[in-house]
Amino acid sequence: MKPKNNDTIFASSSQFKSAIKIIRISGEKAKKIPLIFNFKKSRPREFVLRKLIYKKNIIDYAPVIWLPKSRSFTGEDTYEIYIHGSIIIEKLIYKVLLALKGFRLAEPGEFTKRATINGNIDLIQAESINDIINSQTEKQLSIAQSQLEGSLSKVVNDWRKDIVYMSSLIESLIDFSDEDIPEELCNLFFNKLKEVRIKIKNSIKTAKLSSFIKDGFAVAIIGKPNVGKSSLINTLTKLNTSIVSEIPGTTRDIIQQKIDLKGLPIILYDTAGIRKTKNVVERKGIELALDIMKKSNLILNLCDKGKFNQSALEQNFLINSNVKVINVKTKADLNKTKDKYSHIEISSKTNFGINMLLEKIYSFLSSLEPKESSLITSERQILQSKKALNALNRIKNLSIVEETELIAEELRLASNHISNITSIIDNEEILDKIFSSFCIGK
Ligand SMILES: Nc1nc2c(ncn2[C@@H]2O[C@H](COP(=O)(O)OP(=O)(O)OP(=O)(O)O)[C@@H](O)[C@H]2O)c(=O)[nH]1
Ligand SMILES: [Mg+2]
Repeated sequence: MKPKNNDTIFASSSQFKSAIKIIRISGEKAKKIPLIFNFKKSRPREFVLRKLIYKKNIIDYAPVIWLPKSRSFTGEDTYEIYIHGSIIIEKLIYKVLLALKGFRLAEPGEFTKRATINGNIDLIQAESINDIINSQTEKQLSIAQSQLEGSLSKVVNDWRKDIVYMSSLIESLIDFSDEDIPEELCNLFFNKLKEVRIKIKNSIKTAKLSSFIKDGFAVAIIGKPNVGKSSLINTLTKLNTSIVSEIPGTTRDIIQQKIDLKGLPIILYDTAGIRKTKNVVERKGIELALDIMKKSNLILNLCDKGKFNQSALEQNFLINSNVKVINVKTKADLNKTKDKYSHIEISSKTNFGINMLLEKIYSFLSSLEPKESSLITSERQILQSKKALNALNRIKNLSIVEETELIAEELRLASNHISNITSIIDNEEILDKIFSSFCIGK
């Protein structure tokens, strides 16, 4: 049976044994909690210790707090019970509530969904709550927190205001006959159009970088067989992630491992050594290596002895000039020869140069980090922004004199897509998709 939206929902802050668990109950019937568990009502937002009793049995001594709908997160009457974090206490409370009509367990993200539907937060803020919980680095956290505070909502609302202003300019044209349309009004309109298009375009561009902050910057370790690629990934991750052997051509699959470098999430890729080979499996591995390189933000190009093969690298990988390459001379404990192409010398055996290499990696990747934190981050936000931008781009080719109606329609479309970024969409399916990735109890 489909869960009803007017049910009173409840969930606990964690599914495990813990010091404290918070059971949140939200909905029309939440105000009955004191009656159900036989304790004295408290004043709104007052944190008070109560004895929870059901059919003369004590369930727990626990602080409770009453949050009437005008002052709760969900915008509904809410009780929070701070029980001792025992699974059995939680079970007892659930058993009592589940036996009552109109109460049910909350679905993932359902409290936040209700807060959004009731207008306490917008969709961007709802998504940012999930991002805060899933943050693994300080930068991810700071972007999510700034979204929760409303920084991105403000940026998006400003786009919408600009479009409303453009619509009003277009409407004012109706009062003029075709010949009399003042030039300055047209200029005003097209200047504003350009300004908004640039703003949205830039936001979409930085959104790509924000995805690296969310998912990790890609760093590929490449080089000929046996130069020490797998040894380096093991040293950098401090794990035995990849098999090391003196046999050339050991690594075939891409081995990936995430590290946190001073708050920057990085995905390291160990790859198959690149050489001409008749071995089909090895050749597949080399193809994978070339693929990963093209998608990387940074390539560590390893060489143990001999010269760096600059031209091969350029042919294969520098097609994309956004990819930075650091030439790394390996096995510095064995080879003392200097190479004018090498940017750094390291030894995975003695750890010589490893910290310096990490510094170089950090200094490059942190320079890619977007400085502002009011960034578009989710796929949904990017999609709506792109659709709005497309509508605005189409206006460029329209005639302000003869195609006023069409322009007005494109402006309406753009404005709708922008509204969709922040405000509630009357589409249960989309809402469910957004909130289903949340934890239960959030
Ligand atoms: N002395 C010394 N030996 C190293 C160092 N790094 C790697 N080796 C040795 O070099 C050999 C090859 O190392 P790997 O890390 O497997 O090299 P690879 O580049 O991953 O090789 P493939 O997977 O075959 O392409 C092994 O015998 C390692 O012990 C180093 O810094 N110093
Ligand atoms: Mg290897």
